[in-house]
Amino acid sequence: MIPLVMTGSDDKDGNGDTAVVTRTREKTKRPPLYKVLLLNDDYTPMEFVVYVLERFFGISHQHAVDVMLTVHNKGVAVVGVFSFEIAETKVAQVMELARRNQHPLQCTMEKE
Ligand code: TYC
Repeated sequence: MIPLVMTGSDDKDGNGDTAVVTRTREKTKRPPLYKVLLLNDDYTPMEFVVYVLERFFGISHQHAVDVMLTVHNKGVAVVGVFSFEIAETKVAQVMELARRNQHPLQCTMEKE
């Protein structure tokens, strides 16, 4: 709200002052984004990781192979950037499928 004007009995500090506060631009903060990270392990089959990337992240087969190999070689990779709710859903979907298939695959998210 601009400007904010406080007068008389609205003046909660009780000293009878009038305060005027202005802001040049209204704040239009973009919602924060979250990186979804896939972590390497020694046991999850490579084909399973490729399948997960294709299914939940809409990544083409060749790109999925590349991303999987990046995780395999470097330990971790960002597989997408999303709003909080979408990122949370992706992590939950990956973790649930891995759990159901008894793979130790780990997927996490962090604020960008
Ligand atoms: N390192 C696994 C293997 O050699 C493959 C793998 C890749 C596992 C990526 C997890 O996020 C991962 N079978």
